[in-house]
Amino acid sequence: MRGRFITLEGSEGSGKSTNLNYIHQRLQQAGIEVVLTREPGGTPLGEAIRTLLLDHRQQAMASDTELLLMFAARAQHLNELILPALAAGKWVLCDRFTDATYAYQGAGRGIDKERIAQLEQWVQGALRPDLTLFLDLPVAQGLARAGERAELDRFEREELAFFERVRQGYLSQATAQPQRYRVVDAAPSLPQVQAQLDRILDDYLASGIGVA
Ligand code: Z5A
Repeated sequence: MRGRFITLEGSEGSGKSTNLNYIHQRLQQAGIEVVLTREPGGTPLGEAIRTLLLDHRQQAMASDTELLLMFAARAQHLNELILPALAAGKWVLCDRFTDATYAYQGAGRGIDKERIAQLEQWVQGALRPDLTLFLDLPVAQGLARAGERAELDRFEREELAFFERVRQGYLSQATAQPQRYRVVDAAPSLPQVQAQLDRILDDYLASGIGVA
C-alpha cells in the first residue's frame, strides 16, 4: 500500500517551519514512518535550483523561468525521493508543493492557471497530495513576523500586493478543493495553532482518507 502524501503551505510568516516539525513529531508518535522534505529542493539538484530561485541578486529572472525552474526541481524531487518513498509505504511530509506554484507563480505573478496545469500533468501525472494544510494569516501580520529575519530572499522582497494575491490564491484553491485542503488560522498563539493541527491530524488519522 502506498504511503500518504501530505503537504504544508502557508502565506508569508505563517509559521510553516515551526509547525512542520510539530506535525512531523505528531505523525512519528502515531507510529508512522515519515520522510520530511521541502520544495523547491529536497534533492541535491533541487537544492541547487532553490539557491538560484531564492537568490535576491537574480532580479532579472523572468516569471516563466521561475515557473519552469520550480517544475524542474519538482521533477527531480518526485523521481529521486517522493515517488520511491510513497511506493515503499512511507508517508511524505512536504514543505510546499504545486499549490505554491498556483499561488505564487499563478496568482502572484499572473501566469495562466492552464499553463501551470499542463506542467503539473506532465511532471506529476495523476499524483496529487492526499492532504494539504494551509496556514493562513493576514498579510501584514505575516510580514511583521517574517521581517525579523536577517536577510530577505528574492520572494520576501516582494511588495504587499503580491502577498495579498498569493494569499487569495491559496484561499481560492482551498475553497475549490475542500476534500483535500484544511485551512488553519495561523494568527493566534502557537499553542492555539497547534491545537487546530492536533484536531485535523487526529481526524485524518481516524478517517483513513487518502489511502490508495
Ligand atoms: N515557492 C514558489 O514561489 N513556488 C513554488 O512552487 C514553491 C515555492 C514550492 C521559499 O519557500 C519560497 O519559494 C517561498 C515561495 C516560493 N517564498 N516566500 N516567501 P519557503 O517555504 O522555504 O519559505 P518561507 O515561505 O519563507 O517559509 P518559512 O521559512 O517556513 O517561513 P514561515 O512560514 O515564516 O515560518 P517560521 O520561520 O516558522 O515563522 C516565522 C516567524 O514567526 C518565526 O519567528 C516564528 O517563531 C514566528 N511564529 C510562528 N508561529 C507563530 C505564532 N503562532 N505566533 C507568533 N509568532 C509565530
